[in-house]
Amino acid sequence: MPDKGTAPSANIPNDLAAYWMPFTANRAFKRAPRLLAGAKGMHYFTTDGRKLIDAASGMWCTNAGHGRREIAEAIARQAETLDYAPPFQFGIPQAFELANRLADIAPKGLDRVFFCNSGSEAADTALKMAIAYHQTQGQGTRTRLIGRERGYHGVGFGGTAVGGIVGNRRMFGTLLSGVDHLPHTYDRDRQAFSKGEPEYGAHFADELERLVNLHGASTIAAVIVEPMAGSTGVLPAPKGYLKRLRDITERHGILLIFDEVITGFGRLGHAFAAERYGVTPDMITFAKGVTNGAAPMGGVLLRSAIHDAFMTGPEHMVELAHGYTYSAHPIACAAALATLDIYRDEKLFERARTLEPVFADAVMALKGEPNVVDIRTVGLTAGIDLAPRPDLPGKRGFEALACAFHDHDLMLRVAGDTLALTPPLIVSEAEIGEIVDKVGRVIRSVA
Ligand code: PXG
Repeated sequence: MPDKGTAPSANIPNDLAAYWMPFTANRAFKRAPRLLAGAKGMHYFTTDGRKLIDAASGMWCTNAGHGRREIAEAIARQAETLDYAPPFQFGIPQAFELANRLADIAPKGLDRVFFCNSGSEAADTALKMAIAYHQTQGQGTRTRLIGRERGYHGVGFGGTAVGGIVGNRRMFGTLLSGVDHLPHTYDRDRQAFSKGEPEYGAHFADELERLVNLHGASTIAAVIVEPMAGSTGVLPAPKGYLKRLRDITERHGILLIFDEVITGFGRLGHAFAAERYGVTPDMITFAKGVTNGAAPMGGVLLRSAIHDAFMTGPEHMVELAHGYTYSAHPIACAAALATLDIYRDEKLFERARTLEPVFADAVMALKGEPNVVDIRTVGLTAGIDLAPRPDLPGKRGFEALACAFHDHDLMLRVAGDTLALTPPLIVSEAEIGEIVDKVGRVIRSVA
């Protein structure tokens, strides 16, 4: 592993104007860029040769740590052997193998897989499937989609519409019609400084009954929620909440979709969070950790009964008019297969489970640092809420991100004024200590 001073070299651009960066404060970035040149294990290397500890798994992606040789070799081999194959009307063995491998680790009953390239595409795919499924059942009136306040399901029109982060919605017009939202599950007064699932809040699921009464069950196709809301700043599901959602959806013939783009692949100590909660949804969306971030891939796991409902009509006909040029891309399949081998061989999901209490205790020790108004932990993830600067929401969080990078050799994620810690599952106890120590210094720096 390269150390300080021996980091990979990179050509540093002298003009940053052309690239419009996604979900980035472009002007602030271009005044003080945060440029990355390499990564290995728990670390990133900057273009100026510094070594950063990664407390964010990149962006919730690299659960097995960076620069995994097995994945890189699988990608290289695949690119040389079969660079691209059309996924419509043709197939590659790796796609079938990967679908089987994913079905094997998914909750029992979710044994069909549809591939796409991102979490956003996975959300839109699942929502379209839900509406189409009801149509196959002669229930074409079931078109309404229910999301949740503070939810994030990517940036497609469907995902944006069911999403509940106001800043992501307000510039994009009316989005989809026929969408409604459950309330979010956070109540600081009753939940502050909870480790794991808060005791309070299962009843927030009952709001679904209210929406059913308001709209009529026969108009509702699906409910989509993240088992732990990540992007909004780490909100673990209250105890019993997901079970209640399952009961209500089942009772009313509504499909339940878990968006596991973040919670899949070990983040909460299991292959999927559904397993942690003993609740089996009708569909699970996944992305990110499926390839350890090394190639773009997303997908939907679903019950065979939903899949089978489409397998009617003349056999020469396409059953579902949906898919992407890069669905089950050979390089992504190769990366995913190598990634699943690592997760299995290194028992990384179990490792996350074992480390969870150590991580929770370490992060909770930040209670009492300046402006810390709540800390939430679940699996190998934590959210730390900082009080906003007066009249400048998000400013303290942004300063923390920049100061962590420039002054403390630390990469973290922020959502508004919430710091999110979500390290690779290979993190050691000593590295957890190092991360928490650095986060403490960052918090004091932005006090
Ligand atoms: N669903 C969930 C639950 C996600 O977290 C997406 C869908 C969209 O995935 P794609 O691959 O289309 O980006 C996500 C993405 C953050 C952060 O800082 C989180 C995400 C993306 C960017 C930043 O928390 N999650």
